[in-house]
Amino acid sequence: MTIERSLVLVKPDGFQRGLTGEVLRRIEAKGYTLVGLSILTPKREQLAAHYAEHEGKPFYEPLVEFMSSGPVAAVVIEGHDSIKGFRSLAGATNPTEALPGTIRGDLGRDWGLKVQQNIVHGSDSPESAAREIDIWFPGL
Ligand code: IDP
Ligand code: MG
Repeated sequence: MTIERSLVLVKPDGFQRGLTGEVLRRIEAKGYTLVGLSILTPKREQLAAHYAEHEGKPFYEPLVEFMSSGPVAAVVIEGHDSIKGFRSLAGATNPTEALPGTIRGDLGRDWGLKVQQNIVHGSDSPESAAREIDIWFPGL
């Protein structure tokens, strides 16, 4: 068994809708452990680092704008294969395509905006997780 950590964000839409508890409930019910938790309104520079891979894409500016529009809950979760496991809990990026049973499929929808407001972020690889945890929880 290898203990793996993943960076989860409850995005401004999820936080504003009062879904932070529901997201944390699903993470805990699945069996992962919460090892970091913080509420903050992210600054542009922090989001530029977090979303560096998307710079230049059509949805990049709307994404940074949206993510800095209000508080988010930043969470570090822990457990064997938790990166893949949370991506599975979250569902597909497009909430219209995300399957029922997933966070995005049950709680999200497409609002027809330039950026998908899809409630949560989850790291997509061990490399991304290490990089992202360092951005949101330096020293953890
Ligand atoms: P992920 O969050 O499922 O890993 P990424 O491709 O990393 O998806 O994209 C980051 C975020 O940017 C998404 O969660 C979503 O909010 C937004 N996004 C990604 N692709 C699109 C798109 O094609 N149109 C609008 N928004 C998008
Ligand atoms: Mg991603």
